[in-house]
Amino acid sequence: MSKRRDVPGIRPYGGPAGGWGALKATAQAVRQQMDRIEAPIVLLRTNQPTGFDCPGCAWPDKEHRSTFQFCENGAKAVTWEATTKRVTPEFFEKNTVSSLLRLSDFELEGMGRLTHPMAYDRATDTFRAVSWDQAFERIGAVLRGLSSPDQVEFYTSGRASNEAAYLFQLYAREFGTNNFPDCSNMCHEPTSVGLPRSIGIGKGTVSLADFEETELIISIGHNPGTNHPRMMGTLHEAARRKVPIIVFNPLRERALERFADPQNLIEMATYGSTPIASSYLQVRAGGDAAALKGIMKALLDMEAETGGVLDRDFIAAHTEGFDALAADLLATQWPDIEKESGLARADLEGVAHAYARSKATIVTYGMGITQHNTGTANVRLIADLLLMRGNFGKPGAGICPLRGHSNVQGNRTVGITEKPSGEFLARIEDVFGFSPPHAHGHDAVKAMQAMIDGSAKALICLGGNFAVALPDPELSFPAMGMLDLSVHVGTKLNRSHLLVAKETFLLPCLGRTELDMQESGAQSVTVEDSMSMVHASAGKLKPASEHLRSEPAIVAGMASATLPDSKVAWLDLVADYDRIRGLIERTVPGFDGYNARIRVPGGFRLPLPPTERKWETPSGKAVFSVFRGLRESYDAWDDDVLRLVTIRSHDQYNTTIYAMDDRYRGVFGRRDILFMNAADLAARGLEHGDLVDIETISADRALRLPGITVVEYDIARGSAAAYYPEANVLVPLDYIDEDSGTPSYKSIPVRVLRSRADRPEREAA
Ligand SMILES: Nc1nc2c(c(=O)[nH]1)N[C@H]1C(S)=C(S)[C@@H](COP(=O)(O)OP(=O)(O)OC[C@H]3O[C@@H](n4cnc5c(=O)[nH]c(N)nc54)[C@H](O)[C@@H]3O)O[C@H]1N2
Ligand SMILES: Nc1nc2c(c(=O)[nH]1)N[C@H]1C(S)=C(S)[C@@H](COP(=O)(O)OP(=O)(O)OC[C@H]3O[C@@H](n4cnc5c(=O)[nH]c(N)nc54)[C@H](O)[C@@H]3O)O[C@H]1N2
Ligand SMILES: [Mo]
Repeated sequence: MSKRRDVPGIRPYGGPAGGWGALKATAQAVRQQMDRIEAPIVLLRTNQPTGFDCPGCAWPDKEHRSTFQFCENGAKAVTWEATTKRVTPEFFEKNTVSSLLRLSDFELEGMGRLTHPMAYDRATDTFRAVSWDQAFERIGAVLRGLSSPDQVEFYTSGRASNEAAYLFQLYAREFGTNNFPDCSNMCHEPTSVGLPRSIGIGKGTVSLADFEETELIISIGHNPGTNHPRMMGTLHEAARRKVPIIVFNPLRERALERFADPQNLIEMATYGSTPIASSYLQVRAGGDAAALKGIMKALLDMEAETGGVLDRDFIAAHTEGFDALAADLLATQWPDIEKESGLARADLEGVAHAYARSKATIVTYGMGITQHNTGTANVRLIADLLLMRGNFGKPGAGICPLRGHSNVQGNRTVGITEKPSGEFLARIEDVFGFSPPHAHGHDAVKAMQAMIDGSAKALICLGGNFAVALPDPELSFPAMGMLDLSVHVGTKLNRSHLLVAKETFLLPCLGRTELDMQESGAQSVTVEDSMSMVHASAGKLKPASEHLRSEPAIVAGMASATLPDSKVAWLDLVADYDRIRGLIERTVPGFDGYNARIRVPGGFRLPLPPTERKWETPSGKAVFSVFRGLRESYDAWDDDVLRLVTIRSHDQYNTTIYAMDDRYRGVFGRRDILFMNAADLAARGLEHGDLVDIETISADRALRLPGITVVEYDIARGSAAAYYPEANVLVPLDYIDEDSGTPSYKSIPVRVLRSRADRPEREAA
């Protein structure tokens, strides 16, 4: 490392995560986006009982505590929304869509908040202001003119409130389709599909209180220092209580190594920090199935030698399928486990010993587990590991998927799903008096495939950046342009908005931070966090423009213009969101007393049967899985092939790029890089700082990302990492986990070649 050459923008970061750097970055975000006087007041209201839910992530709030609970990246999310910059009709008049498409995603969103409803005008290649009524009328007319409701895709990004999402699914179902692509299809769908098969519900089972009682935390494939920063407070507390924290991650992520809690005065005053991981196992990307099987195999060996390792009573009373799992583990060989996981047998046995000692274990996981073509199998292996020692339904134990968007879990709960249950549809029919469609609809990848083959004609997006978030822009960007209609409900301009269809509407909405006034007065919305807590969120800021409407109002406006004979009193519902919640209560289980219970600070928890050792599976038992083999479906891995993972930088929120730095990984002012292991560089005759082209190994088409600078990094051998969304050009659209349909964004087989552009420079040097 010491003799490596200087590369512009690459400077190893020596400090802990958090600390003064985080406070400085928070101040900077405020300075760049907001009026300084208002900022501290806004930030203080984030995740407070009377304030709004932080749009940053889905980690729960500490109920009833008055600690100042915003974090650096929460502050970026809030200030990004509360910016004073505006994208007005005058701006659109001066900038054609073709010229805007030449800007980067960072520049596009950086323009500020959308202020007026806009319609695309092909003659001038610009967006023109329209009235809300004109927009709704036209959208309704186009949809009514289609030959089948299934020609429309209704996309949801997980920031939408329960109220907006519920109205959205009602609109689409009364219109007649279950086409609900949503961001969850690219994210935690393996959790939604895998966990019901294992434990009867597709949600995490732990609460914050469990973290206070746990004896061991196993953290697999997530980067909380960046993506769930408020979780760092919880991990920091656990580490200081000497709870072992075992991390599985191919990259060394600073926050999982060392963290200084900005809320801890002594640590801040002394420039101290706390080690987080007690062991850091650099599993190969895609090697988690092998690692989990290794740990479980070691447990079986220990049980055979000494006994007392498995929770036999629990397994007998509460589960089925254990023998088949055990047989598969016995048949799995250590040399294969070591090769696929990239970890030594002794290390995995060490984890098994720590696990066998712990009376209460939590496993946390994120995209490093789900975004693989074994995603659903990976999730189920985690459940298996926990079931072996009865780590469900007791204090301090359980499974903890780190959800993505702040209300993605709530969206699912209130009906955003392409595979609705018969019971839910029956209740909709009962309460509203129309027959919703039963045939399953499209998920995100299928929706895009229908757009590509021309069978989908319209796309209505409740937030998000659909085309940029999905894989394979070479196929998906042109498909946006083939639609008859695209509609985007959003706060800020992004590329999906500009990939215009025959007709395109931009409908600007209020954000979480803003005051939502309707006929009956100021409204609250509700959201569900990663731990199934439902609570209210009320914005207080003056809206970015007087023309904005709330998401529920926009959905209701489209619905009443599309469905003239609707059975739903759309506008009446919007006058008072209690009425929407009343309907949710009548159609979705678990919401009894909804309106009363969200008025209690902290809200309420939805039922989680596994926490009472109740299993809503067909057999009434928790079910062990068998995942045959150890590796992902792409079978031509050889020494020359690297497994590319796509990751988020510290300065981004999904497709939203706040700034160009990734401080903890030592990257400043750029994103055009590939992290590689030193030995993998040497094996290819490459050096830190060389320019390369990345190529996906794909049967049908050449997928390439040229002109990328390689950075030597502490990453598992055979694995490489690049930033999302830029690296999406390398992900084939149909390279998915077959069980869940989730793209394998973290498992792309690639070759790395010296870039043509680099040769002259090197020859000259
Ligand atoms: N600030 C901020 N917060 C966010 C987001 C954001 O973009 N910015 N996004 C939100 C959303 S929608 C989501 S889904 C979450 C995402 O939160 P995370 O799940 O943390 O997402 P990623 O950045 O994709 O990275 C996952 C981690 O997995 C590791 N990893 C990659 N491949 C593997 C593997 O094969 N095995 C293992 N064990 N590890 C692997 C990577 O090194 C990285 O540390 O965060 C949410 N919160
Ligand atoms: N290669 C690769 N691709 C990935 C991933 C990966 O790890 N690697 N991760 C995947 C994951 S986990 C996810 S969740 C998806 C994310 O996919 P999306 O959810 O579609 O994308 P976002 O970038 O979160 O959406 C940003 C846009 O949302 C709009 N917006 C922001 N706030 C609001 C609001 O309050 N209301 C409304 N209506 N709109 C708002 C703004 O216009 C903004 O431009 O991407 C997926 N794509
Ligand atoms: Mo996500």
